[in-house]
Amino acid sequence: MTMEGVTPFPAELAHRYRRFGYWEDRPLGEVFAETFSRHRDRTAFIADDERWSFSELAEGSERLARNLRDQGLGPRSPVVVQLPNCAEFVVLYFALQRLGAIPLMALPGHREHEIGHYVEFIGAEAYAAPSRYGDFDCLDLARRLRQRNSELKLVLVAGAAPPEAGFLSIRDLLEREPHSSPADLDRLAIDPDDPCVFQLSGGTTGIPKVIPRSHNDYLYNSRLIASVNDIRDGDRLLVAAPIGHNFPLASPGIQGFFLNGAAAVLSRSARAAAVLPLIERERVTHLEVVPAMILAWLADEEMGRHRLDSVRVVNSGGQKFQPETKRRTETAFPQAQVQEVFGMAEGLLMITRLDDPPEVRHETAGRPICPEDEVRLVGEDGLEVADGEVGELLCRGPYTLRGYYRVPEVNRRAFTADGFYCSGDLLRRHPSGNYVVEGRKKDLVNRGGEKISAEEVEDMLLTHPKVANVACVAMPDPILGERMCAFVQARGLAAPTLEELTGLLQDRGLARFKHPERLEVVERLPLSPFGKVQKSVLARRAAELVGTQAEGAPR
Ligand code: AMP
Ligand code: DBH
Repeated sequence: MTMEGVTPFPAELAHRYRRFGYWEDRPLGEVFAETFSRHRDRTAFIADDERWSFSELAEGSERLARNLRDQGLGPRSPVVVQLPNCAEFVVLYFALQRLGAIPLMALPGHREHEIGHYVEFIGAEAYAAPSRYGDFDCLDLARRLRQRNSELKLVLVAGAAPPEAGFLSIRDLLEREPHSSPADLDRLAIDPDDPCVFQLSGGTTGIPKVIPRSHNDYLYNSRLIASVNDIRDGDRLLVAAPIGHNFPLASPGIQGFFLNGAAAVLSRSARAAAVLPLIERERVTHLEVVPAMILAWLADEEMGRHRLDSVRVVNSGGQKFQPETKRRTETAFPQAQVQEVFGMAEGLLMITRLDDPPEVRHETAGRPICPEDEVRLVGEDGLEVADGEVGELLCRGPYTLRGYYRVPEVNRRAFTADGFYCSGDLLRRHPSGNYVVEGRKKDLVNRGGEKISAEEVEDMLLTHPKVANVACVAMPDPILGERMCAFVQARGLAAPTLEELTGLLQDRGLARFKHPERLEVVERLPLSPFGKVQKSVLARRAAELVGTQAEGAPR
């Protein structure tokens, strides 16, 4: 039975994907348990100077799963996971897979506004977090969430847990002798068409959207992209972006590397001073980066101080990566090729191929990984544009979602009648057959690969007593690609300051990366004849404003 709130694939397409062997009809946890035992003695991952072999990962995740079974988790149990790049993330993720539980991949930067919403929206039974992120106390938040949400029984802590009912340390659970047996786990009925994970969409609406990815589609996603990523025995992937995100988790990410018996090297920080020594020490072969990360490294004096010739592949995704920067990256990593990934938590993956001619590899965002990925570029009229023209990317295929979780009214707009996902991205087909990203239709600010829904921030700012109206738009930034600028029409005479506005966002518990970084107070916002705020006018004005400043990141 399809889970409530999940849009199933239509029977004839599901049949097709099975017939082609794309869908294996096995739960992810079972496939990985088998994979781990096949590669027993190899290193699975390195985190905070700890080394875990595949057999340690197999035993740890199995024992953790049995202990979590004792605590009442099982198939379809929703769990909000907000862990940093640490060993607990990896072992917990595979333990939850063994149980058929469904982790929702929250980011370390999320705060009460986001976490509170996710816990309530999916009816989370557990929340996994470290005790704190900087000055943000996750355990305090967990206490408040437990008062508001009766389903939230468990708080799984990376680090020491407070001696309170319901709070458990993940490390303690790795040591504890469980009551549930391995056979109890084997008996769990896990439907491979169920979601194995809830990913998050960058989203364009105020509500952060939840993406159900099934065992069948998510395993295929990782296997297939790994097959074009040149993963060899002994290879090592550096994970410096937030590990729960679709890119480092599954595209190919740790899933794709583990499936090939290759290892991951986790870094809690993405800064050059942390990452470059790690690449050198662990002889990392693959990187997965957003352009902002590489740009910061290239500008860092650490860059010249390390041997980086172990790196063969630099996967860049999340945001457009300029050809010139790709060339600079290939100079800085003398043995590496930049391989761009155009990906989305919703599914579809495009990637340049390592044997594409260099100019194609540098100038395009690649092409889909599966022959059954159906891609259409359409104009405003919904009809396909002529070859070579720019159109909105619509897509459908064996690992692309058919609907966001529990939002039927959003789904009616985000999907066509025949089930294509309307991405809002504007692409053009390159003569090589690859695609070039030309822009986007959706109202998002892409801050170094982190997507910010303008509407979510505007809705909050509108509650400020000094704000009559507000429009948030992207302003270009040399490092992050974009930052957010808020254009505000003041209510009354006293205009708000940027600090007052970000103070409100902080109080409302909005993640800090979503705070606008520049404020422009205007007499009135430009309106279209229809009365809609003309964001394109504001975006041009924001670009002019930063253009008149000295080069460098505005702050
Ligand atoms: P999300 O829905 O949050 O997973 O974000 C996916 C979006 O990120 C895509 O729809 C694109 O807008 C953007 N994106 C991802 N990779 C690239 C890339 N290589 N170049 C340009 N934009 C990208
Ligand atoms: O931006 C993304 O969401 C993204 C980028 C590259 C992604 O989900 C992916 C690769 O898998």
